[in-house]
Amino acid sequence: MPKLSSNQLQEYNDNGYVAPIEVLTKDQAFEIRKEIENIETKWPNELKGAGRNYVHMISPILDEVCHNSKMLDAVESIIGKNILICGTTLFIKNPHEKGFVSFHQDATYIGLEPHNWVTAWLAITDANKENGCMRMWSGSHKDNIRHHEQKYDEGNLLTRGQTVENVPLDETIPLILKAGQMSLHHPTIVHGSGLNKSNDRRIGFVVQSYIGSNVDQVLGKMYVQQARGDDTFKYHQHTKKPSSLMNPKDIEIRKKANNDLQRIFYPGSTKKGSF
Ligand SMILES: O=C(O)CCC(=O)C(=O)O
Repeated sequence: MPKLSSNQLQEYNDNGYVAPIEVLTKDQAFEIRKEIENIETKWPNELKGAGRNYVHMISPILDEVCHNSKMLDAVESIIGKNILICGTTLFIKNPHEKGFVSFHQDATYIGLEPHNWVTAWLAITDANKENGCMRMWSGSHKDNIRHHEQKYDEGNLLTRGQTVENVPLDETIPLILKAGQMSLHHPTIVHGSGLNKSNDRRIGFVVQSYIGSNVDQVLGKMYVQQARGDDTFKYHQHTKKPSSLMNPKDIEIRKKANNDLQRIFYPGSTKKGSF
């Protein structure tokens, strides 16, 4: 199986990310875009706010992406063969809107311990400097969790606007991806992204994250699917694949999963962000 090469693995270990990894053809990526836009058209509120999470639970097409063998082969090289899908998020930036992502570390506020997990960012459209691709602070994953200011600022696509201050922007590396390519990043790498200044949408479908079955959720409850191997730890609630697009039973489970996710994101918090 075409797992990550030793050079790619070295890149991940040294820098905290690896890219690009070929996953889908441009046409396949476009089919995924059509599925997302079909949901947006037919069910206009479904993907808004917290609805950007767990979309794979209501769309067999998006679910299938999470089980893509090219993605899983690469992920297996990093976290081993017992792989769970513990969540997905759509990061969409529409043109001329204020969407951006402040510099942050994913491991903050997510409750997944130990850090045997990896985030897969799949480009559904091209992602480049003009439309606000992710930027990585290379090597920053080697430090511990840094202080995050909670800013709740307008346009920030993160839950609390959590921000690592004083990141040297000109030292960060843009992750330029073609539609269908993916990047993998480490739980503690500092990363973020700027505005979309292009005339088209920038869409990332993010498996957030693939976790080893030894990873527990210490802040709440998560809903997982087995992607590969076994789950002898049984820390999480396992769910089935969605049976059809927007099937009422799947919608119900997704609602539960999203409510539980809110408890993880905002434990005892008096203030809530849009997601
Ligand atoms: O899509 C973006 O610009 C940022 C996404 C992100 O922070 C993540 O996938 O961890």
